[in-house]
Amino acid sequence: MPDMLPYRSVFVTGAGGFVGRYLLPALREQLTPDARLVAPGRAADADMQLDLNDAAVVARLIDDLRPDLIVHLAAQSSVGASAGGAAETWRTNVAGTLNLAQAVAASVPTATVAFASSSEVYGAAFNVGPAGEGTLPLPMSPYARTKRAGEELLADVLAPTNRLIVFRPGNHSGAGQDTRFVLPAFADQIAKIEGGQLPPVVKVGSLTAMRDFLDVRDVVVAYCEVLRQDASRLRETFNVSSGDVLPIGNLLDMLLAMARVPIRVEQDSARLRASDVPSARIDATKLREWTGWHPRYALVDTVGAVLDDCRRHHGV
Ligand code: A2R
Repeated sequence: MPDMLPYRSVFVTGAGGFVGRYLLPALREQLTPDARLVAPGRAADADMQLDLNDAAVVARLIDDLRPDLIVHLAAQSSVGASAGGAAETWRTNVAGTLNLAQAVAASVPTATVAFASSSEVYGAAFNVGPAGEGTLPLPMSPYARTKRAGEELLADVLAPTNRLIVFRPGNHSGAGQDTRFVLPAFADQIAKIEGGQLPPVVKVGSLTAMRDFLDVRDVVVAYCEVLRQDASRLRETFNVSSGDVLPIGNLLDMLLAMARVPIRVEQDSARLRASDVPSARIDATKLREWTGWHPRYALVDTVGAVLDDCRRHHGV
């Protein structure tokens, strides 16, 4: 049983998204029973709705709730979507984050802000070796540039007394992730093939790119472990990664080994990204040393969870 998290009022943005679905139960479990957790979504069916681009609403909500922890997950989170939708990505990830930063600085200047950034910020810096938190980011996509801008604007706009924790996770996946991301993109096709909804050919982009993959359940544990740490350090950045890379093709091999029917693989040029770096090695020594965290899920478990979820979704 971990120690309780030392916050009385917690506000989570983007709670209706993929990571929120795992983070919220973890927070509920680790906050004291009298702590308040408010987690608006953006979808119309959310219990409470929030659009970060509505500055007045954001300001009023933060002023009413007076959270001592804000976990900022809301984003346009897809690198691929950011290429064709740069303006929307900047509006959400930067203008929305600015609204939040201003509201927090004005109403709760000693609160902790945890920002879900991304190891995508390192971009071309991966080409010279593993990226640690001190590596100068060289982002290569609109998504990565907006995440970097978000980090910088939070550092500038929050009050000097606000604590800012920036998380830079590598690829993380699990049940419930959408098909804009590589593992569900493969798994969804395989589930459809198994259900006879697609011919037995899975279309793929680059299989040789080397990436660091984590289970979202391990990422959420890492976030909570950091949030439990000594609050006297006002500005900290943490990579969140396994420290190992493997070719994306290995994920596909695991899925094909789990598939119930024979499947061929075909390269699809539309799925290749101009900005792909050959290997993205992320050094998470700091996270391990500060918290003792290490990933618990084997990748094959994550892959199995994603495939089962896709099968359920397609009634296979
Ligand atoms: O687009 P929607 O309706 O699914 O809502 C998304 C929400 N969101 C917003 N919320 C409030 N105001 C906005 N203007 C706004 N735009 C988007 O953020 C969605 O519910 C959530 C993001 O969830 P996912 O796309 O599933 O991202 P995931 O994997 O949960 O990543 C969490 C964070 C993101 O900031 C990543 O860039 C980062 O972790 O690595």
